[in-house]
Amino acid sequence: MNKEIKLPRKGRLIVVTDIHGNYSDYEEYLKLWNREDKDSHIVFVGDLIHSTLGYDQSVELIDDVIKKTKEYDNFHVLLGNHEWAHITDTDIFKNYKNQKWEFEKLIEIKKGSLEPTLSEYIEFFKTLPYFIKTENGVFISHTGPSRNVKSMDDYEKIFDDDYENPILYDFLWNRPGDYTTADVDNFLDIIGSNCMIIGHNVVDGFKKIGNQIIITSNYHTDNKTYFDINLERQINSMDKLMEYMKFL
Ligand SMILES: [Mn+2]
Repeated sequence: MNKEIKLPRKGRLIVVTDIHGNYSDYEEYLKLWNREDKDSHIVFVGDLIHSTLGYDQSVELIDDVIKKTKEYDNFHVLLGNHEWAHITDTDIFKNYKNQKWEFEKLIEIKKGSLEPTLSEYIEFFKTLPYFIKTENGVFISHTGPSRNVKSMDDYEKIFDDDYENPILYDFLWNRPGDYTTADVDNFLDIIGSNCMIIGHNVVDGFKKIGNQIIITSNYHTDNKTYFDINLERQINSMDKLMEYMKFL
C-alpha cells in the first residue's frame, strides 16, 4: 500500500484540512478543483468524519469520498486520528461524547444496520495514505512531526501497516508543544522538504510554527483557510509558500 503520495513538478494542489462531517464545506472546496485535469490535485488532510455540530453528514461524506477515490487519481484523502480511531477500535471523545459510538449510531440510522458498512469503511480507512510530498518542496500530513524521527529509516518504518507504531501516532495526534520549531526543521532536513502544512488543530485561519503552518478549513473559524499551490514553482521558504494561501 502506498502511504506516501509523491507529486511531481506539474499542475497544482489544493490543500484542505479537517472537514469533520460538514458536507457543504466539502462541496465548496470541491468547486475549486478542476477534476478533469489530471495534474490538478486536491487533498483532504484527514478527519473527514465526526462532527461536533448537531447535523453530522459523515456517512454521506465518506460514501462520496470512496466514490471519488475510485474515480479520480487526482483526488486524495489522508488518514486522520478520527479515522484511525475506527481502525484501532479506540474511543475518541469530544464534549464528553464518544465520537466512535456516535459514528456507529449514525451508520445504523442511515444504512439500517451497522454491518457491513462499518467494516467497509474501516477497510477503506486502511487504504488511506499518511503523507503527501511534493517535488517542489512541501510536506503535508494530518499533524506532526514526531520528534522521534531521527533518520530516514525511522520515517520509513511508519509504512509497515502497524497502526500502533508510536511514531505514526505522533503524526496523527501531536499538538504544538509536543514538538518545537527545531523538531520541524530536523524532520524536514531528514526527508528533504522545505515547508510543512498540517491541520488537526483549531486555529483562527492559520498559525505558523517555524517552517510549519497549521491551517483550519472548517466551521471552527470565520477565516476558512486552504492552499492552492502551483506545483511547478520551487518552494524554498515559508514566504514563498504563503503566496499560495487562500481563504474560502
Ligand atoms: Mn485530528
